[in-house]
Formats: sequence, structure tokens, C-alpha cells
Amino acid sequence: MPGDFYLPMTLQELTAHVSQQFTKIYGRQPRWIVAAPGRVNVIGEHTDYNGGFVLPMAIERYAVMAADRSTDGKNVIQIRDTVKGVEPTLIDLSAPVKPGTPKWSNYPRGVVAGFLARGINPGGLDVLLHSTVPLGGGLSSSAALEVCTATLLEAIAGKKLDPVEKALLCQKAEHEFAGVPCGIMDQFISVMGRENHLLLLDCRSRKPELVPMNDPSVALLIVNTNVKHELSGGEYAKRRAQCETAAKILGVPSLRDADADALELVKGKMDEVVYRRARHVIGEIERTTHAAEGVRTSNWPTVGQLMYASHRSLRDDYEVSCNELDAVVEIAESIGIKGGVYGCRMTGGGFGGCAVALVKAGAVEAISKKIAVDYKKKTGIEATIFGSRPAAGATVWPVRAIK
Ligand code: GAF
Repeated sequence: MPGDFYLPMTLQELTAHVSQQFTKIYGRQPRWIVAAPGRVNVIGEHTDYNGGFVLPMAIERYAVMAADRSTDGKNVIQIRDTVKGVEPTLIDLSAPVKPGTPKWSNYPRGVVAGFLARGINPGGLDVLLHSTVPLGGGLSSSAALEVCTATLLEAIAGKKLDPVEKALLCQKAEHEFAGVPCGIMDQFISVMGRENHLLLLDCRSRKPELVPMNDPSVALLIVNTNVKHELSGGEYAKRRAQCETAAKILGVPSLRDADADALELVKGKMDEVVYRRARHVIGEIERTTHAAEGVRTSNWPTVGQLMYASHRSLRDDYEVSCNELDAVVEIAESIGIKGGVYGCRMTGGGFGGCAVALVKAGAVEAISKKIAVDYKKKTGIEATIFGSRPAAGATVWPVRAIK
């Protein structure tokens, strides 16, 4: 694929780049290099905290950390960013680790606190962070940062956590340090992603199932509306609470345990908004398992239709879309299967961020151009469009191999 439609650098090149930057900044070579991917969710939105199914894949965009033990004898983790002007983070290990500043530091802070709580103390460190996951794009830049930190601490301790425990530790960091009551999807996929596979995750049993996605005739396009999405604003927490209210009225532990008929029976007892929230979740859980079946059988037109249905439901019932995301989906729909688009939907928490489109691989360039031009016309904003194959989850890079 020409240009930087796919990741402009391979992960190996990226880790080599961060290693060089570390040497430039800290004056010596790093001892550890780790990477954790962002994700795109193909379908199954706002279902994770309802015990439902999600179908994400890890993308070829990563948070990368290079690190070495600090040389000043202080019990402090210093994290610098390769982006100039980003305030460094100092995590003092000689006092209890608490939320602090800068704001972004709360993701690594929460993870460090989780390791300390398990008796794993990494000691003073010099760390360099470099992330290619767009910030505020709804592609889990925060989960990538958490899982990257956790992977670094595992490498330093020489001890691997159980993958489920690791994902839950990172989720807890997000709840308690960043104040976002997120579900488990983002951290799970960043830990457990597999090349050429989607992950069908049952968020109630936490059982992951790999679904092969390696048909060369299709590609996934990620369209960043460049409208920043922010989950700590309260709307996400409000949706969670509305789902809990609906489950209570239905008399079930979570909406995973309800179906459309049961919901209709109690419709009269529910606030209309709560009813629509529940209708989205119940429908979306069903769409997700159908879509996974569609991916297994390469039934792309069906998967595409389910993606459109998911978007409509998120827009009308769950009300987490925005005009710019709707514009992308409308443009995709106008291109249609004839032009190579099977389906398109907003992805992630919503309120901005990215849309994901399932397209014919041979039409990627033409579709990207058409979406870029029409989106600019409709909104006045430049979209950023890129592709990703399903990537592997968090990895530790042998430093010797990249020198
Ligand atoms: C965000 C959350 F972090 C996830 O847990 C999930 O709920 C998603 O929004 C919506 O599906 O990414």
C-alpha cells in the first residue's frame, strides 16, 4: 500500500526510533523497550460494561516505552514524551502513589499503584514514551498507555501477570486515577490482540475468542473526524447509570441477561430515554455475535449491514454520535457496495473520534479520497484516514535486536 495509509514504520522500526531518541535524551542506551497497541472496535459498542460481547482488533498504532534504571539513586519514575513541550511525569515511589499532574500521567500512575499494591516495586526509572495512537481519537490511546506501562513493569520485574489480571489492573487505573468508569474492552484487546485476528470477547465471562480476519479482499479504514472525543465529561458515566437503571427495572443483573421481548414487556415502567438506551445495548449484543459469524464466513455484506445498523442505534437510541461521525457514515453509505464500501460506523466511546469502514481492498485509495473530499465539503474539517491490519497485543522487544 503506497504512502502512509498503513503504519509508516514497522513496529521494529518504531522501537528502534524510540531507542535512539532515548539515547539522545538520557545519554545512554535503554535497557527495556515495550509496545502496546491501540484498538478499533469493529462492532459491539457500549456493551462491555453491560456484560455483553465486543469485537475489537488491535491496530498498528502503538504506545512505545524505552527505559533504564535511573542513575541518580532517587526512587522516582521519570517519564518523558518524545513530543516537545509535553510536561514530564515524575512518580515518587517513596510515598503512596496518588493521582496527580500532568493529567496524562494518571494512566501510568494508576498502573504503577496497581503493581505496588501487588508488592512489585520497579525502583527509580528513566522512561521515554512515544505514541502513534491518535490522542482523543477514540482508538484507546489511554488503554495503550496503561498496558504499555504494565508491560514495562512486568519486563523489569521479570514476572508476567496473568493477562486477565493485567487488563483488569489497567482498567482499575483508568477508573481510579483517570476517573473514567470504562468497561474492559480496551485494556483486554491491547493485552490480547493477535495478528490477523479480531477478538470476540464475552465481557461477562471474560472469555476471549480469536476470530480470523485475513481475507485479502477486504480492508478496514479508520476515519478520524478530528473532533476530539473525551470520556471523562460525564456522558459516558450517565449512559452506564441508565443501563443499570434499565437492568434493575428488568430484574436482571445486567442487560446481557435481557432480550428484546422482555424489554417490551416493561417498556411502560421505564423512562423513554432509559428504554432507548437498553434497546441499543440488547440489539448491539445480538449484532456483535452475528457479525463475528459473518467475519468467520467472510460474509462481508452482512457484516457491513450490521455495522450500519450499529451506527443508527448509537446515533438515535444511545445518542453518542455527533454530526461529523454521522457525516462520515452518510458519505460511506452513498459510496455503497458498488463503490467498495460494505459498511461503516462510529467506533469507540463516541462524541467525536473515529469511524471505521469495512471496504473492498482494491478500492481503498478511491474510497479514502472520496471520504476526505466530501467530509471536508460537509464539515469544513480535514479528516485523517488510515488503514490497519489486525495487530498483536503488547510486546516486549529484545533491546539487543534493535540496536
Ligand atoms: C470506551 C470505553 F473505554 C470502553 O470500555 C467501551 O465502553 C467503549 O468506550 C464503548 O464501547 O472506549
